[in-house]
Amino acid sequence: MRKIPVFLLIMGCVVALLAGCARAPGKPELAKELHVYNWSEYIDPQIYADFEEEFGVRVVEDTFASNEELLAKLQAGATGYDVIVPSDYMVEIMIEQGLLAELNRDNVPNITNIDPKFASPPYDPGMVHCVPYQWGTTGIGYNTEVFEEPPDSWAYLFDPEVASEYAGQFTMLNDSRESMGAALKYLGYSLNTTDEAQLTQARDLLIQQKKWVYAYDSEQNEDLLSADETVLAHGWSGDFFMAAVEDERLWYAIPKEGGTIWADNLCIPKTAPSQYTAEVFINYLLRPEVGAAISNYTWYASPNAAASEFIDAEILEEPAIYPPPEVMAKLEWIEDVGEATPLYERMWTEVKAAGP
Ligand code: N2P
Repeated sequence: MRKIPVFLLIMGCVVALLAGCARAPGKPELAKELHVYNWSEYIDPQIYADFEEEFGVRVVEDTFASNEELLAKLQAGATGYDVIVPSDYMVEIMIEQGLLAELNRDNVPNITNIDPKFASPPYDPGMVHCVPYQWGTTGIGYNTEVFEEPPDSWAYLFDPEVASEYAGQFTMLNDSRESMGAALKYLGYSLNTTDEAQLTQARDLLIQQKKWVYAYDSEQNEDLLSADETVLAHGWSGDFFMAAVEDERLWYAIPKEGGTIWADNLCIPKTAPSQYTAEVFINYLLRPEVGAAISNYTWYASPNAAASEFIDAEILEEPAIYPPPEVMAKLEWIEDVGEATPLYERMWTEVKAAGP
C-alpha cells in the first residue's frame, strides 16, 4: 500500500474540519443556485435578493402561466427545478403522479407559522409535501372610470346583451379550469362538475363569447386594463390590486354568483437538484416579516398567521382580499376531477380552436 504523506493527511483533516464548522452539524451543504418555477409577478424580487445575500445562494426564477403548463413541463422531464408553486387541485394531481418530494420538517421549523385553518388542506393533509404560499379568489378586474358600480356578476362576461356591449374590451384567463369554471358558475353549475352535458353547455357558452373576447391571457390582463385596451378582465384578485398601486383606476370584484377560491403552494419536485436548499428557502419565506413582505407586494392573502401583524392594514381590511363569511360561503375550490380531466381539456381545446 502506498503511504500518504503525513502533512497531506493533516491538511486534509484541517480542510474537512473547517468545512464542517461552516455549516450546522449533520446538515448537507447549500447549493450555489436555487431554481424556482413560479407564477409571474408573484414575489417581491427584493426577497430573492435578501435570500441571496444572507445564504449565498443565487435564486434563478422561471415563470409559468397555468397549472397545466407547470404539470406539462414536469411531465416532459424538466428536472432542474427546486421549488414549484402549484395550486391546490394540481398538488393533488402531482402527489398522485409521484412528482413531489415529502418535506423534511427538521429543515422547515417555521412551518408552525401557518394558520391552523390552512395547515391540513384536503389536497395535502398535514402539509406532508407542500406549504401554502398565498391564497386568493378569481373574479373580475375592471376600470372604475368605466364602471361606477362594480361589475360583480359573470353576466358582464357571458350574458350576450351585456357582454356584447363590451365586445373586444375584455380578456378571459388562458386557463382551462378557470375559464370553464367561470362559464359553469354563470350557468349555475359547480365548477367541478363531471356531467358531460353541463360541460358541453359551458363550452358552447365560451365559444359564443369568443367573438367579444380581446384575448385569453393570464399574465398581462391587468396591463391591458391599465393601457385602456380593455375595461374588464377575468382574473386573479391580487393581480389587479397590485396594478392599482400604479394605476388607481383599477379595481376588482368577486361575482355575486361566486367564483373560485384557491391556494398556491410551495412544493419540491422529487427531481429537485437540492431538496435541502429548497427547504431552507421555504423556511425563509415562512418567517413572519418575509411572509408579510410577500403579501405587501402581491396583494394576495397570506396563510402565514405570524405574518399578519406586519401586513399592511389596507390589505388586511380589504373585503375583496379577505372576504367576509357570506362571500366565502359562495366560493368554490377547484378540485381534481380525476377521469373528467381530459374532458375539461378537450372542451377547452375546442374553445381555443373555434372560429371567433
Ligand atoms: C400571480 C398569479 C396568481 C396565481 N400573478 C393564481 N393561482
